[in-house]
Amino acid sequence: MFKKILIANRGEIACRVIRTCREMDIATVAVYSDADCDALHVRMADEAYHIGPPSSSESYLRGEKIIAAAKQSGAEAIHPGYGFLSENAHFVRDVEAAGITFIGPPANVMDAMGGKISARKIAIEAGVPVVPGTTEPLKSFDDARTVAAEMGYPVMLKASAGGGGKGMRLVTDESDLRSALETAQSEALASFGDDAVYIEKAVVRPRHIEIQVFSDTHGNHVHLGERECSIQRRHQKVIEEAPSPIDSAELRSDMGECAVQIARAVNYVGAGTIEFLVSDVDRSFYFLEMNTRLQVEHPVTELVTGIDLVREQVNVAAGAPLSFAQDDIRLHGHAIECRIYAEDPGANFMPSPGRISRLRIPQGPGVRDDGGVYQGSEVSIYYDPMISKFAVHGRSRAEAIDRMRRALAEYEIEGLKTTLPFFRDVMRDEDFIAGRLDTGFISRFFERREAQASDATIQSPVAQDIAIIAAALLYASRSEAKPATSATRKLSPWVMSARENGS
Ligand code: MV4
Repeated sequence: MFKKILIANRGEIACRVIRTCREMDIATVAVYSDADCDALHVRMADEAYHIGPPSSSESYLRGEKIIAAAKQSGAEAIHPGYGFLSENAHFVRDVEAAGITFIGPPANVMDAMGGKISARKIAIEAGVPVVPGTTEPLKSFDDARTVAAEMGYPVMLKASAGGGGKGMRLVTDESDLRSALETAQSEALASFGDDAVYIEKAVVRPRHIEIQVFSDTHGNHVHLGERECSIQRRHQKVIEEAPSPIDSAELRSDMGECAVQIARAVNYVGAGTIEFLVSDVDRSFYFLEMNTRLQVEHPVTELVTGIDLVREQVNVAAGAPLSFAQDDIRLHGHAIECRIYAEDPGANFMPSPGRISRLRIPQGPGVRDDGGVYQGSEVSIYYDPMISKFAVHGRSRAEAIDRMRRALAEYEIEGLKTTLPFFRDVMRDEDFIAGRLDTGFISRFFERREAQASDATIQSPVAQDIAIIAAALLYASRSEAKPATSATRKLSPWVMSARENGS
């Protein structure tokens, strides 16, 4: 087993990996930019190496600096976390060439699954359903028009080199096809240096459900069930759960088998995720893409399987066989994760960087907080503004929702705007509670709330301001006014006495 591992990442995922290394008695090496001198991952690691200025392109994306730190520290392996260099096949080759183990799949597997057209071909060959469409780049507008006419609109144009929604265009009508194709191709060329674009039939209001797979170097391939990830905005997941509210053993085993077939077809190694679109109409599912890394939302799988995915990654990288077989995997209860971002949900989720002046993390039964910050630390403008991944576990989905509601009420973050109020509202939302989830959930959620607001007596933002001012004047005019909450909410004697003492 490795004695020392370098974590080529920052924030919560670096802290997450350090924790497992500590449990395995493996020493840890952090890397950090100028913006992260005081970051939590640097404080948690056994040693830390400075790798450059704040900008990612000059620090966390600089493979050669990270490899130099690994060599200097004597680390035998590098864990890439997610994002940054985690799916960069060049980096994997450089790491291996330096005699260091990359904790993840081999470079050729990354290459095979990195291109979406190539991944589609592999899935088809493995006998897995893919969304109807082409398996070659579109050669011309006429080519695109013929294929689109055959399968019918709406269609999706996608960049082969893209992923996570980048370089994607929905086309609902032939009259929009030419300009959509041109923009998709030039966007793909500008973003990825590759203008290959292909076409797929668009699945209407799909669910996004993914399967966690795990493989070792001995030819064992298993799946660990699914995660429901339909609640997204700007192609970023914000709430994930395991299992999916669909909770169908048949769908799980069908999708799981397909995912394992793909893993086997590419001789996969380590933790991977196979994404599917699922149609609620007939529960048909289609392979979308594969992510060749540990994902942000892996804790919900850990909570329902009891398996530490990072420990398993480290074991597999060290050459050990998987510590479990498919038949050993049992799913227990239900887990829900909310990604707490330093963003303003009232302003279209605009980033809200700043210092965390106060932090209270929920405790008690069934909660897990994977954070990367502490009270007094800074959320900078340079990186993803995620503060923490907050997850709960319950025996049933209903219990998990009750628990999440309770815990979110305990969560206090001051000094910047966060997505906490948004999650508190979602946990009381009728569609969420019913499990009616698809990729349009967030836009419908905000539409519903706007409709509710205009149903109420207060109609316009100006009227709202006037009402607030009027309420404040009335409150100030009452000499013995109590906080409004004491009249409307039942508070404990403990809270009441604190309120009366003026705290
Ligand atoms: C689709 C689709 C409908 N039909 N492909 C978005 C991210 C990328 N991974 C693929 N995406 C989609 N591909 C076909 N053929 C709808 C989406 C999609 C989506 C998927 C998952 C989660 C949120 C989404 C939001 C908009 C569109």
